[in-house]
Amino acid sequence: MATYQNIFTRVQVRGPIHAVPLPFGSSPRLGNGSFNHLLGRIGEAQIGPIYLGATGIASLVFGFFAIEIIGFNMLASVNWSPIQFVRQLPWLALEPPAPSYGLHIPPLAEGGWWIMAGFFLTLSILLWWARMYRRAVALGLGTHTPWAFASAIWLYLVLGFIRPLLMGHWSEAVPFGIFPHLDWTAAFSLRYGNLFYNPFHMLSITFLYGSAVLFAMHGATVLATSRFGAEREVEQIIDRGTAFERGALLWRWCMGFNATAESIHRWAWWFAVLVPLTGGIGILLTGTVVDNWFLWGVKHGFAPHYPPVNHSVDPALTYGGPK
Ligand code: 07D
Ligand code: 07D
Repeated sequence: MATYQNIFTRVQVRGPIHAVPLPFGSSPRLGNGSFNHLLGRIGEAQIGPIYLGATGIASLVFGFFAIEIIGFNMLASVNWSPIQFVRQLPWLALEPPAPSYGLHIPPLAEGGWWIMAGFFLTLSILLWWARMYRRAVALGLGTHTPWAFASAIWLYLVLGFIRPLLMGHWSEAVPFGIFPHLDWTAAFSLRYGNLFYNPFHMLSITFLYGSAVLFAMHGATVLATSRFGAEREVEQIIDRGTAFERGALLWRWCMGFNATAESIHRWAWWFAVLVPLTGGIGILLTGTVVDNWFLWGVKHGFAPHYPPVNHSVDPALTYGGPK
């Protein structure tokens, strides 16, 4: 009998609905659980019961406030036309206050709504973090998952809160909107002299690409050895001649070195966590410590210094240009 399901197996295993008891003091779970065939094709067929609890409900409520504020501001920006709202949605924005407001609270229509939406979104994300932490502890787990999430939250807070505070302007923060936040990202790079020359952007990219490579290597190794039962990790680790040992040998033969069943997950955790961790440091330094990453690169000898051509002057080097 097949005892497992994954994205490419054709069988779905359905035992009785599985609902483990919760520790004392927990809230009740929602629903009794059911089975869903389509979900069973990509993972576990059982859906629910879900644990919401106080932090979960509060997070959803504040998240809903944030989405409503963003959505209604976008709807107002197209004269309350639902059709234009749908057509133009990817281009619509709720922008932060203008630079002239500094860190003051502007009227609602001039950035006040942005501050309010940001406040509720941040509250919602932090409460979701607390929910994750509490669920991990309730299950007797390590807290690796919430700490990994905290790393993403760090970058989010740097982008929208900590760096704008240090710069003294809410206007430095990211707008809400699908393409507008991409425009902001491109403009940020240009304004601060090409983010490619920011070593922490380099590190962040390295860990991002590294995460993809590690994910591919690990996923491929486990799938390639699953015909020998690789997903039964416990016996695999202690027994000789198992799928796990073959997987390890594949890498030792191919590159002379192999991770262990545990260490590969530590590699994956660190690579993923270091993407936003190093990225957040890079953003925090931008405009606060370094104004122009290209010129910084020239100064430190790894970006080219172009000689003046036809007496033209690099505007970045002129009076008032970012140094
Ligand atoms: C696959 C897990 C599921 C999550 C999804 C995202 C929302 C936003 C809100 C309309 C991998 C759900 C989306 C809740 C809807 C409104 C107001 C995670 C997976 C499916 N970005 N970014 C996207 C966010 C920043 C950048 C997509 C959020 C920085 C670039 C999506 C944040 C910078 C590109 C999105 C954030 C930046 C994107 C797909 C917060 C530098 C793309 C995301 C809270 C880091 C890509 C049109 C995805 C795209 C994209 C969401 C921050 C750059 C809309 C929530 C300011 C260059 N970003 N982003 O799959 O297609 O993530 O954009 O900080 O090319 Mg972004
Ligand atoms: C956004 C963390 C916050 C997200 C949270 C989740 C919800 C709900 C809903 C599930 C992503 C919130 C969740 C609200 C979800 C549902 C339903 C993580 C986020 C808390 N760059 N760049 C990076 C590359 C250029 C720029 C990082 C590559 C140009 C800026 C990454 C290239 C310019 C910033 C990266 C490239 C530029 C970055 C992001 C190539 C534009 C950042 C890592 C090949 C012209 C950010 C230090 C990440 C950063 C960042 C990659 C090019 C600008 C490694 C590959 C030169 C302004 N860039 N970039 O994890 O940290 O994001 O920089 O050209 O701020 Mg870049």
